[in-house]
Amino acid sequence: MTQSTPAEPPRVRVAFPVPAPAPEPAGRPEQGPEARTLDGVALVTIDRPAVRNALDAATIDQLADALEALDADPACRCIVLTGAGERAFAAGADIREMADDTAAGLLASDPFARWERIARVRTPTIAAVRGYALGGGCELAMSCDMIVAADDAVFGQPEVRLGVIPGAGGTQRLTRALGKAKAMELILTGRNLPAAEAEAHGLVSRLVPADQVLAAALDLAVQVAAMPPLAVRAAVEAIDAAQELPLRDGLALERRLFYLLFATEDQKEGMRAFLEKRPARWQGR
Ligand code: CO8
Repeated sequence: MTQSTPAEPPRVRVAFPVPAPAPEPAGRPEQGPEARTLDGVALVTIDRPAVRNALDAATIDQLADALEALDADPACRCIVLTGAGERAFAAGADIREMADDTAAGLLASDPFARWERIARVRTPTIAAVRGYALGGGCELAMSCDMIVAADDAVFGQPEVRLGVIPGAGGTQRLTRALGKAKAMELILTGRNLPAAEAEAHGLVSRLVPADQVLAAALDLAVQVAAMPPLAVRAAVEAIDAAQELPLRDGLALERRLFYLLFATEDQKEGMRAFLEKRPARWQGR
């Protein structure tokens, strides 16, 4: 008789919709727990805390699958990405898995291709970073649209200490975020960047006490999810283009997107609602 091996636990957990936090005891009127969710917000958690959420190939595959599925769901308006446990967002690529790779093997299998699937997600993404975001973990956080950092967060690209360089965007995204001088110093020495310094250099959107990082990221996600989704996606596209295009081309793209939004019902509704002094009701079309 053959015995089936137990299925491995998933490396990535998805909650959509996200249950709302319990109301304050003296707060809002009581509702059934099933009634309250954070509208349009998904929470994706990398769940390998024993290895500081190290990103092996299976984890990245599962992450890309989860993010693509949420991206295809029009009900999902904003995604928060975090790491399980209190020690790390993600401590980088899985060094155990990577140690015996060969150049020929990497060229043939192109493992970074799966990382590109994550960067292509168009739904706004927010990294909620607690603890270490190193190497591929820092690159993953930077490929999100925003980073909310705990005051115990530590960012860094320590790959040089392993005899390599960042390979999933670190040399490009860190340089664009911090400028050449700081990126050179960090990548050439592998020095970690504490949260306060990361905020001072513009890497993170918000810096909050460690135990509030997830709540703060979800709060930010609720605010984004409440905005008209076509305008939000257009804004993300235009801001991302600022990282890649010469100013003239970026301005031209912005102008075309601006004009295009006048083809949406949400533009009509948004401006009419302002003039009628009432809240807008977004349709996403
Ligand atoms: N890969 C594999 N295992 C890891 C990793 C990692 N990146 N990080 C931590 N672990 C494991 C440790 O081996 C240890 O396992 P065990 O309990 O079996 O010994 C466990 O996690 C706990 O680690 P520590 O005891 O070291 O925990 P600490 O809290 O003391 O320290 C640190 C946490 C500072 C994060 C430390 O573990 C560390 O320095 N980790 C390595 C960080 C690093 O160098 N990251 C860069 C990796 S290279 C990279 O990311 C290239 C990106 C390109 C993508 C490649 C795609 C194929």
